[in-house]
Amino acid sequence: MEKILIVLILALTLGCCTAAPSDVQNVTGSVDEGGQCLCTVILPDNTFPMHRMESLEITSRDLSISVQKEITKIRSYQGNLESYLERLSNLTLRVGKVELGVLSYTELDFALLKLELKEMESLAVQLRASLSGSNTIVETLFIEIHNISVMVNQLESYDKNNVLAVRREMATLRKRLQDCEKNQTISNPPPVSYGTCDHGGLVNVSKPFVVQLNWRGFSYKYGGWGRDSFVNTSNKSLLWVAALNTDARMMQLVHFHPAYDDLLLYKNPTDKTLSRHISGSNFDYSNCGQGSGMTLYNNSLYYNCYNSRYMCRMNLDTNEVQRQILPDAVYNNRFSYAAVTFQDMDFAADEEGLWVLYSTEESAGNIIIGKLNVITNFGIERTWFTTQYKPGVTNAFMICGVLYATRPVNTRREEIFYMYDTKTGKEGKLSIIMDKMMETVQNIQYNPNDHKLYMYNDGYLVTYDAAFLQSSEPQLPTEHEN
Ligand SMILES: *[C@@H]1O[C@H](CO)[C@@H](O)[C@H](O)[C@H]1NC(C)=O
Ligand SMILES: *[C@@H]1O[C@H](CO)[C@@H](O)[C@H](O)[C@H]1NC(C)=O
Ligand SMILES: *[C@@H]1O[C@H](CO)[C@@H](O)[C@H](O)[C@H]1NC(C)=O
Ligand SMILES: *[C@@H]1O[C@H](CO)[C@@H](O)[C@H](O)[C@H]1NC(C)=O
Ligand SMILES: *[C@@H]1O[C@H](CO)[C@@H](O)[C@H](O)[C@H]1NC(C)=O
Ligand SMILES: *[C@@H]1O[C@H](CO)[C@@H](O)[C@H](O)[C@H]1NC(C)=O
Ligand SMILES: *[C@@H]1O[C@H](CO)[C@@H](O)[C@H](O)[C@H]1NC(C)=O
Ligand SMILES: CC(=O)N[C@H]1CO[C@H](CO)[C@@H](O)[C@@H]1O
Repeated sequence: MEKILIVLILALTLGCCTAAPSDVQNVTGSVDEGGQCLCTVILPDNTFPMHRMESLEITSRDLSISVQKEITKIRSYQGNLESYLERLSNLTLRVGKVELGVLSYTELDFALLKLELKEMESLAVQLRASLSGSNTIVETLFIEIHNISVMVNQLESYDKNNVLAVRREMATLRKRLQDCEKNQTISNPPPVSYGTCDHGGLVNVSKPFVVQLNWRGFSYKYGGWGRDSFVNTSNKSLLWVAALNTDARMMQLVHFHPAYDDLLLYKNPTDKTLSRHISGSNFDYSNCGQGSGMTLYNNSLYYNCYNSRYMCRMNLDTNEVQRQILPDAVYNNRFSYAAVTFQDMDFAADEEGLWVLYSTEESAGNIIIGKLNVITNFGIERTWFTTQYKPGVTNAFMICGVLYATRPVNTRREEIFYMYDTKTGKEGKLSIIMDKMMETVQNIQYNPNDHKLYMYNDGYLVTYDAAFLQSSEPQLPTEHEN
């Protein structure tokens, strides 16, 4: 053991103290008192950059920690990402269903949706920032979230007017209305059957319902209006308005609307002109009407031909005008109604057919009820003579073969005061008050198809609902005193 050590020392001593080998870079040696050779070897420090290694080692350790950190982060993000992707596809599915109409808007809670999306959007922004935007999955997710946000906003914008809330409100209202209707049908009498006469006659009329001013305006105070009064008419919705010229005599224009809503909005009108242009300033007025006594029956307009004793019938489909004389009838404002000029002939339709109310010199101006045979030539089939002076009433109409006549009470009220039953030949007095909007009543039409009275009131179109006696027993008129 000792020998080996000595040899080693010797060898070393020899090397450094005698001759320095050329390949040895620089050796400084010295021999101490014990004869021992001491060498100091200085190695150049650029062979291995230890400090760099150390710093690298530190960096590497840091790096490893940070990588570990990143990996953990990414793992957690990945977890989040998966759950959010799932939620996202869930949302996409729901939104898609709404778009397809499978789900209703009510099943899609917009507030909740928007909250979820907001949360996801902010998470996606965080993700993107931390991954320097280089991750394609995150990029796609971000775009998808943005897309779905846009979609939800679009969907919600459809509900700007609170359609959902309004619909819910409407459903509630409809329910209440149905309940109400159910209650009504229980407490109210059974509905009347229009067009028939199984009632005991007129007992009352409702308050007036002002529909509108006639289409020609306020100064056209004369005329008439209504619907087709034929029970089996092919066109129950058609409305006619005939405003006479301002001379309060000539009917030159008739106005039609296909339905009530159109009339209200002055929409879809059609006009028929009854005068014919001949040449230059020459017109033929013979097919025009006279007075406010016209009516529409079975698609034909019946009226007093202008300036004559004739009755006119114009077929609305063909515009053909037929003429028929009304024997002995007075005309040209001889016996018109009170306060209304030129209504010598008043046409009235009811459940039983078409009638004309007129007078003759022989009747001394009293009302004659004439039944017209519309199937043949619309000549007079039969007549009934009343004791009621025609200029003593303001207007008249027929219901189930009974004539009813009105007179003014004052400027705001009219009274149905007289009746004549053509079945019994009996006449009588009654008193049904009709409130009126304007002073003068130019025309009253009864329509059996809706049990309404159509009044032309100084240019205004007004309706009343007629109320009938429940019993099927005919109304017994009280004896008429004159
Ligand atoms: C997806 O939607 C269904 C039905 O609405 C629901 O049961 C499920 O929990 C949803 N999943 C997620 C992850 O939101
Ligand atoms: C986002 O919407 C655009 C246009 O609507 C579409 O082209 C794109 O594919 C959508 N992207 C995703 C990820 O759904
Ligand atoms: C219907 O009638 C019943 C009994 O009279 C009443 O309790 C209920 O409130 C009524 N409903 C409506 C909607 O009028
Ligand atoms: C007739 O109807 C009017 C209006 O609805 C009403 O005020 C009046 O009380 C009724 N008259 C009778 C006797 O029923
Ligand atoms: C209306 O039609 C019914 C059934 O077709 C018929 O019985 C009735 O007589 C008709 N009424 C009139 C006034 O033509
Ligand atoms: C009623 O008459 C109007 C106007 O001529 C027409 O537009 C509509 O189609 C008719 N309706 C029926 C059911 O004949
Ligand atoms: C109603 O008019 C139709 C068609 O023009 C006609 O065939 C029918 O005989 C008329 N009926 C009456 C009661 O006027
Ligand atoms: C060969 C060689 O490099 N020799 C050097 C050893 O060190 C001494 C002192 O630092 C120098 O003077 C020599 O030149």
